[in-house]
Amino acid sequence: MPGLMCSKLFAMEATVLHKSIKSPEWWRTAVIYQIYPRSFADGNGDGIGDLVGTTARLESLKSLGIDAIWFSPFFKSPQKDAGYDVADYKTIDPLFGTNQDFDDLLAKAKSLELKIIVDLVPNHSSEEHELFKAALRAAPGSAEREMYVFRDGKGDNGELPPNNWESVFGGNAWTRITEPDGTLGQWYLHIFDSSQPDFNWENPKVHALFEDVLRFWLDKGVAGFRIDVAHGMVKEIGLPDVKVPVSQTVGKDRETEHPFWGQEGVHEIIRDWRKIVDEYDDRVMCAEAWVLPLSRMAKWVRPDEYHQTFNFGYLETGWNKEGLLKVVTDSLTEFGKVGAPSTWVLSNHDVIRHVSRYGLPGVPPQGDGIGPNSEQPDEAIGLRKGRAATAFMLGLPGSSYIYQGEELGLPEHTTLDGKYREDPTWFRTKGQRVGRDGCRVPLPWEAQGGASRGFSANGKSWLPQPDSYARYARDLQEGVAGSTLELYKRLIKVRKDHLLGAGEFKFSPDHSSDTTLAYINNDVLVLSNFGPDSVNLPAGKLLVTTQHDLTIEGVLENDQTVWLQI
Ligand code: TEU
Ligand code: CA
Repeated sequence: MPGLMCSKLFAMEATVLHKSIKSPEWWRTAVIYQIYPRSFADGNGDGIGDLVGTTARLESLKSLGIDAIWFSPFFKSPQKDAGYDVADYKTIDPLFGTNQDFDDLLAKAKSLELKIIVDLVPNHSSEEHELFKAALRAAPGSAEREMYVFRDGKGDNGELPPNNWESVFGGNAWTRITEPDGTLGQWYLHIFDSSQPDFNWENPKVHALFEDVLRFWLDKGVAGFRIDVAHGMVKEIGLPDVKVPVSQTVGKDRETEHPFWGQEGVHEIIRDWRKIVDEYDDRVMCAEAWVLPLSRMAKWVRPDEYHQTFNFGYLETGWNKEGLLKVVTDSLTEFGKVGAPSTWVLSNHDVIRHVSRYGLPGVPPQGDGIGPNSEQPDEAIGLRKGRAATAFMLGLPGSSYIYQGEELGLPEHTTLDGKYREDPTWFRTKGQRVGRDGCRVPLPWEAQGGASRGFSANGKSWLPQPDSYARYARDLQEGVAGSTLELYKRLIKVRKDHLLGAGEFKFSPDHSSDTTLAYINNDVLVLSNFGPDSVNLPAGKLLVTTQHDLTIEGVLENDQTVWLQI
């Protein structure tokens, strides 16, 4: 992994990195499950997951032991970026159901004591948002245009984009419009797809728009928000050219300012939102802020800002002893300084599923994906390391995020035919980067459940499942000792029983070696073996092991993790 070259110098110490918390707020310790609505469960047989289908499957999440569910966007949208292009922030897209379906889902979730977090997308809207359509109809310089970022082009006739910014999905970040009178006119900014125009956060009306949206969902009773592109929104005044291409800016170590990531003004917005959220009881906001290093990311979770931020540094570390030692130490230290819990995450809808990442010698850049022509992951090795990595993660203090399907050990779909792809990255790079569809394939619920294995009653599925998903179907794992599903249930239960989310945490040099890493959280010793050989186990009562046969026989095999009560 890049960035870890000097990590050998990182010595392990038995200092307490996290003190135990007596009565933690729920979000400090929560296990939060991400639902990608279009791929979770289809209730009406059109091959796209929806709210009715999801509601019918909620018990399955209760039995997993999670505390809360974060839903990727299900708002009205032309679905050019799978719902991250919102046309109406207060209405459920008919594809997923109705606002009544959401209320029903929320009510059932409440009865099961599951909290619901929704996804807020404030950096941009869809091109089909009424405000953007009004901006296109209005004149340059009008109040309508001021809601977005319109500029005249450069060149003699405005034929060149206003600056050199590139879209995260590839190509130019500016698109030229045809004015209402039919002439070529101004350009609008879109850090993502051209169907996702960026809002103008210099405009107080944009602030008012989102404050209203926050209250709308808070009043409904959601537990909070995951905030999309939480390092975006505000742009440097004057929109200066970038010196570094965007491909080198997402999630990279950047102490320096960048004209469209991590501007100071972002923090003012967050503080305003925090005040609103604090008017309600125990609600929470989690930032999707791809900023590093962790000391910089911690700015997003200062006491009057977000409650949590996704720990992408952790996600990108991989199954790597030195790297995990360093990133866990840094995370607990840096988030601890601002009084925030660390989060832990290994997979989501934007990255290659972690079991598949671990089956490859090197990981493609975030967002590139794996296609039929790429080097293919080793499924068995990846799953083995993936389970061990999850067991390492779920013992850590703080809050953990789980992405739907990882509890089944689902691999990435790495041979998906281009004709099925929907990620704008695929289109904008003309297939050079296959994109993120491979981690978004509908879940297999029942091995004998037809062509989409129980995802949809009639076998339909917006993306086809790979054949291998038959082996991972949930019903084949339910109640089966040693299955990945039962492993996740056990980890989450023991984590709760031993209060690990709020526990006193330290690494344990005494139980670690050149090839193993051990930590102690409350009365639980977690030991992971990264080396090629089995190692002897220390004394202690077996609580969980990732070894399939569930026996330990005094040794821990390679690429396995064990939890012992000491
Ligand atoms: O992602 C924002 C983002 O910057 C990265 O996740 C990444 O650069 C992107 O996935 C491209 O590879 C969020 C959402 O999680 C993602 O699904 C959306 O496409 C994006 O915002 C735009 O709303
Ligand atoms: Ca459906």
